Amino acid sequence: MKEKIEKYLEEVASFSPANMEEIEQFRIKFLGKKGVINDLFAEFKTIPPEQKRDVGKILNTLKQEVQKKINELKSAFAEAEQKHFDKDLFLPVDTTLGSRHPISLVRNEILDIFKRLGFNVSEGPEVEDDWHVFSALNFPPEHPARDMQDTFFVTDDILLRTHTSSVQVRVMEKEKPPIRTVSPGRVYRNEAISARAHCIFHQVEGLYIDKGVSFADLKQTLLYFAKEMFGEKTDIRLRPSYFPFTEPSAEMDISCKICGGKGCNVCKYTGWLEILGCGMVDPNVLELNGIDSKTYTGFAFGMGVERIAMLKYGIKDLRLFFENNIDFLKQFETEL
Ligand code: 2U9
Repeated sequence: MKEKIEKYLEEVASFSPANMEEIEQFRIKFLGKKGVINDLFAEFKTIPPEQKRDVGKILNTLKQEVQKKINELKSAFAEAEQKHFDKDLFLPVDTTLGSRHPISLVRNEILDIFKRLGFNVSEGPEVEDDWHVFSALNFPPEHPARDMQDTFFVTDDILLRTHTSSVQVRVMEKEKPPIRTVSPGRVYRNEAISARAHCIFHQVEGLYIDKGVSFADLKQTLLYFAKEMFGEKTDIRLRPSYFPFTEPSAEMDISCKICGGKGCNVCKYTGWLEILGCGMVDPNVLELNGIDSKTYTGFAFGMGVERIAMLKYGIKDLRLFFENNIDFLKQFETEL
């Protein structure tokens, strides 16, 4: 019996479990009701009295060694598990921080410039009705923008806004002049997607209505904007244009940033880059929106954020703004 117990002692000493489950099986094998230790104690009762002293001693040693081994293994496993837990929770995670999208960066920069001039920021719904997008802005009933080919319609009266001027119609419903507001947001046009056009893009439109607002105010405001946005040396020029909601209307160019106005392939050798449309708010628009056009005048402007971002960062394909290509977006990581 002594040899049998010595073999068990060796087994206990070399036991090396892979997990808690194996420790539990080991415990049951040795200390369970029908386990090795109980069997040995039963057998112990049957051995001759002269062997009892020696065998009893070694049997007690085995029982103690088994218990000691189980205790040691259990605390070693518990400690390892705790370490693993600590590691998961507290080690720095290998994740790269995100960055602002270039469209957000440019939109924020545009808004900040107008905020410094006393404009507030107004936002409104992307799904709009005919009144806020077309009728209140003096679009004639047969205007091509009202056509299915140019605008996404939900019903005859409900559509995806084609410009954020609709937000400013909502501002005029709620507020009396003076009104000084810029409206950023996503707009939708039924266009084929290419490097230069997309069916979704972003605009910032501006509106200033008060007594005595003149074309000179418009020009000075936009000159300030151009210099803040593109640098102190930037010049502007205004070319006559037509929009249903402004009269007179103009398109504004800035002197080409690339060639300094000398002419290059970016400005198509004109020295100028078109960046926005503008004009004096048509008196019909003021009247349609409950503002007395004999007392008040106003100017308005609108620009595409993608176009400004393309000029600012030298981006040649508009689709890059919508593709979530990490390598493209990473380039703006250092900007705030
Ligand atoms: C009200 C009255 C008039 C906003 C204006 C433009 C001229 C314009 C385009 C530039 C490029 C849109 O993104 S784009 O396609 N915008 O040319 N927008 S004046 O005029 C308004 C706005 C609100 C009540």
